[in-house]
This record gives sequence, structure tokens and C-alpha cells, in this order.
Amino acid sequence: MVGATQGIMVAIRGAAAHMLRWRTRPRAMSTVALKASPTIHRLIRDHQLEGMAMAATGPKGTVIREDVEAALAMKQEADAADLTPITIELNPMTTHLFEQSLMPTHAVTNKKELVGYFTQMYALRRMEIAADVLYKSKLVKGFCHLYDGQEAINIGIEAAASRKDSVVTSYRDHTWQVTRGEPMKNVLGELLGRYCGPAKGKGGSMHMYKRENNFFGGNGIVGAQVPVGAGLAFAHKYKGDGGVCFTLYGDGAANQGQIFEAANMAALQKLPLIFVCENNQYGMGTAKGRGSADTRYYARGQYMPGIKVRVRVRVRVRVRVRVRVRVRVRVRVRVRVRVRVRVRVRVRVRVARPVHARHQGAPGA
Ligand SMILES: Cc1ncc(C[n+]2csc(CCOP(=O)(O)OP(=O)(O)O)c2C)c(N)n1
Ligand SMILES: [Mg+2]
Repeated sequence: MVGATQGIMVAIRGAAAHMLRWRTRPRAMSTVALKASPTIHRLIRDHQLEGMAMAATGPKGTVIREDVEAALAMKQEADAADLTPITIELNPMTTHLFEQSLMPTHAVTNKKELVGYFTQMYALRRMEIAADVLYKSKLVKGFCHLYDGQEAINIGIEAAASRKDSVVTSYRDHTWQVTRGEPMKNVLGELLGRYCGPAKGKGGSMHMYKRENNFFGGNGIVGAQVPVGAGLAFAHKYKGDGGVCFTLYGDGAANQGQIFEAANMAALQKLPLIFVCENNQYGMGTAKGRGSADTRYYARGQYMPGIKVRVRVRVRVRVRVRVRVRVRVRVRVRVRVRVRVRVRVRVRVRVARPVHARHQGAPGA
């Protein structure tokens, strides 16, 4: 049993390390297979052409300088194509107390940026799936709250924010720890109670934290992070460092009294605070309509401007956050997450033969 457990852990660690490569270093493929002199190998490495198909026009099929230069030209051409601007039309935004004319109608991006976002979201999804597997293997002690399906909120906000802006969130904090600079293997290590984790393995799933990059956790008490966010925003204003605070909470938490208290203080003191209500339609199995008298979360706090964002298109999150940063007003962003669950049920029907048939043999037997 111990052997099996260790085996699973080694496999997960290996998977995490593999997934991590997008953050730590570009994928380097061996150039040893190429027949070339050490100088040419160095040239290939310097131009980051490892793994790229390349002609070998030198003597005895060796790669020579001209081949490397041709490959470099091809790469530069492809890179330039990846930077061609792509314009995405945005649906009209639903807003509350917000100057409609300030709302952008389109976003400009490019292939490189989009692929980058997708790669990050995909890696985060894989990490959450690994955490899920660990949890279901009973290797994670305590709680384990996943963020799969909501990665776009994380990547969208991070695309518009900088590390000088602070973030505080609920217990769905694994991916935030990664985007704030923690290697994935440490996040998974924290779940497994390992010393490499951000809380030295003593905090577990809900207690990620990275002070040096302005990530203030990971909070297990529903809604408790919102007043903390108001405090962080106050610190930004007091220090005059130009930072803003993103405080994230769920649709279930949105009905808590402390959210309204924090909103009142933030509005009174004009704090650089963005309330992000992540509406995944449920609070512990209770549908939003059964828990909230008003489900227009972006319009809560009648004195605060708000924008409703559908995060299926990540660019929208970035655009809206950028709008907020530009106009320097407090904004309540309501993020609606659409979760699709596909359940496959396999039903096996067995029809027992009637008793008399069993005794007498099947017809024709
Ligand atoms: C003060 C407090 N009350 C109750 C709970 C138990 N609890 C854990 S998660 C949860 C639901 C929260 O729903 P929501 O805010 O929508 O977040 P989601 O889990 O959907 O991201 C509740 C009630 C808690 N952790 N803290
Ligand atoms: Mg919810």
C-alpha cells in the first residue's frame, strides 16, 4: 500500500513538474540529433531554434550556418505573423452607474497573446485536475477547493494587473498562488502536507499566501477576505504606491453583511478596491436564486459602479479590468461563470427469464 501511494505521488510530482515548464523555462528540445559542429549547436541554442526542423545542406548531411540562418528567418516570419493584430467585437456590456460611453466595443489582441493565455489556463486546469486526483486518492488531508472552470477570471485579471496590485480571495486559491509566482509543485506539495508548500504543508488547500508578490490568500471563512481587501486598498492609498486591490468572493458570499460594510468604507474613503463577485451560480449546492433576493451582483451597493462580465471570453475580463484602472473609480465587477457538467450514465439492463422458462428451458431450446 505504501509503495502504491508513493508511486502515485511520484507520478503526480512528475506530471506537475512537466506542466510547470511553461512558467519556468521554454521547452528545450535536444539538438544532439542534428549533425553539426559545436559552434553551430551553440548558434542554434542562442537563437532558440532547438527542436525546429532545419535543412542540412553541409557535407555528409551536416547543418551549416546558412541552414541556421534560413531557419531563423522562418521563425522570425512566423513570430511576426503571430503579432498581427486581431480585433474582437465585444457584446454591449451590462453596467451599473457606469458611463456607457466609456465601455469599449472591441478588444485588440494577437495570436501570440491568445495562445499564451490559453497555455496558462490549460496548465492551471491540469494542475487542478491533478489536485482532484490526489484528493480522490485520499492523499490530501482536509479540504480541497478547485478552481477549474474559473481560470479565465484569474488569467484575465492577471493580464491587466501587475504584481504591485494586491489580490485576496476565498478558499479557491491554488491557481492564484501559481500566477503570483509559486511553482505548481509547491502548491501540490502544500496539499500533500509537504514542507515545500507555501505554508510549509501546514495550511493545505485553503491557505496559500505569497506576501512578496502581494497575494494575501486563501481564506476559509466565506466573505472574510473582503474587509481584508478593503484594508489592503487602504494601504495602497495611504502609501500612494498606485496599486489597486482585487478582492474576490462568491455569489453565496455576496449576501454577507461584511461585504456591505467593506463596500461602504471603500466608497466613503474612495479606496482603490475592485470587488470581484465570482458567480458560479451556486453556494454549496444552493442555487443563486434560492440564496439571493437580487442576483444582479454587479449592481449591489447602489453607490458603486459595476460591470457584468461573462468570462467565457477571457479578453473581456482583461478589457473591463483595464477600463477600471484607467478611469480610477471603484468598480464592482460581477463575473458570471458558466459551468457545464456532462454526466454520462451507463445503465445495464438485465432481463431475467421468467421462472417457468428457466425450468422448462428457453423457447426453442
Ligand atoms: C462564515 C462561513 N459560513 C459558512 C461556511 C461554509 N461554506 C463553505 S463554502 C460555502 C458556500 C460559498 O459559496 P460561494 O460564495 O458562492 O463560493 P463558491 O464555493 O461557489 O466559489 C459555505 C456556506 C464558511 N466556510 N464560512
Ligand atoms: Mg458560488
